[in-house]
Amino acid sequence: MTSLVFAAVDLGASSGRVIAGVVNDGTTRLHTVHRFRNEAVVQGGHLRWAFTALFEEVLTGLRQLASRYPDVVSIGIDTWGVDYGLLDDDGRLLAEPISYRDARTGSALTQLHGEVGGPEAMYAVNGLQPLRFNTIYQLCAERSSPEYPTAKRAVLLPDLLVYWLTGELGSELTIASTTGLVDPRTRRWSPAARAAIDLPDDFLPPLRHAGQVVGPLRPEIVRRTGLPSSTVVTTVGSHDTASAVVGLPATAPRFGFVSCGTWSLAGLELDEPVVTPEALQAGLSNESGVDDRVLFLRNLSGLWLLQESQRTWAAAGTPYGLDALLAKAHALPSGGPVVDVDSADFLAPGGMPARIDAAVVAAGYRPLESPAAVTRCILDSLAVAYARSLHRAASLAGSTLDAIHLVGGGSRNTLLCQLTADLAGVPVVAGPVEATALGNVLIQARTHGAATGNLEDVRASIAGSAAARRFQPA
Ligand code: LFR
Repeated sequence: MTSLVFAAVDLGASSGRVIAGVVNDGTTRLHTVHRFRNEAVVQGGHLRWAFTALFEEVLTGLRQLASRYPDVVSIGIDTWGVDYGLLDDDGRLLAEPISYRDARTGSALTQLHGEVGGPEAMYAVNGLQPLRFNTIYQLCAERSSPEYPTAKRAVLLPDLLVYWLTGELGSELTIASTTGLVDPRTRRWSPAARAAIDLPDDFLPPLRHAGQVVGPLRPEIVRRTGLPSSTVVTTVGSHDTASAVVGLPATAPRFGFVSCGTWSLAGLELDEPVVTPEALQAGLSNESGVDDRVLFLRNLSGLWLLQESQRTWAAAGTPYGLDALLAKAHALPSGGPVVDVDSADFLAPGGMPARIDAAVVAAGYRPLESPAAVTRCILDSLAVAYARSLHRAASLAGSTLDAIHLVGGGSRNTLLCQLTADLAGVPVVAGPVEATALGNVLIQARTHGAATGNLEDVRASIAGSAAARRFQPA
């Protein structure tokens, strides 16, 4: 059988990549053709993404891909959640998108909850863990921005890239479900949520689903990338978390997942949402997965805590490599201090070790003595949070856990995997690192006839070929 080539564009908050997915007779191989850094930068008083420059990196990657693979069937795009660009009447981007780490939404959450009758009322509408950066709170704050009066639409970031590539506007459900503006039961834009922030009717583009052919590339994109004019853009789980959950090598029926990159998303895949006061209390979201699955998950901080700590040490002139840090952290005894990785204190960039130390001291422990101790504290804290969130989610969904799939960059971290297995008392299956890109490619492959079946069938194909490592609880 001939190979089919799909391009996965996967943008994360700290790096982006363009990956070729070569699908041949049920096996999928990934080749990274272009990788680039991403970082939010202060511009005009706000922390923003250099999104126009990121699009140029995407085009560079697609050009490199086209030079290596003459026939690219399709392109799929996924990014982090919640952020958006504002377009004017002519479809022009009004300003570089503001990052979810920007401080502008500080009071929007409290204000909006006051208006709608409290967090319970909001949760009953959108089933989403009330994080201050959810799009609904960002749009609430946006109402006083200089761009808002001329803005005609808010377009979520993967949908914006699809728009720039094809000229077609829409909003794929998995990314839309991170906004707080979707009803998790109907899986449509929620009229109640829109009314809560007085959003004009057509401010959000119509919803579309993963696995739809959006259309061909604009002629200018064909010219600039050298891709064939037959290449189309296909919707995938355009929220990176949704694609990562597609790309798990899961075979057990009752599995939990942790998708660990800059963030950690820890949860379960369900058929129906759990929108109860207890789920709100536990900080659990009902996001949309591919094929109308529900991702019942908690959004926890992830490698961000470690990345930011490393950045601080390097800026102070004493850089520490990850491997050396992890080896030293591993040698430290267990039972050390843990902090609440979810705390809003850790959201903004800069000076992370000092903030972690302050939280440790505030919790009544002795100050952390070394970068290795900070690292160990981060990993212990993440593992505690994973174990607690996954068991809580399982109990609220009336389920149990047979295995935990840990995917993304964090799955390389053997200490984190072992600590998670130990604390959860459940085996951890680690990898693939590129679960998101794999999930992205597999949904394109299924759309174009190179894979068949439901998500279980798709995952079975990965389970056969992926080199996953297993960690048994101690
Ligand atoms: C993970 C993720 C999370 C989302 C966070 C911010 O990359 O997409 O799911 O809550 O980034 O958008």
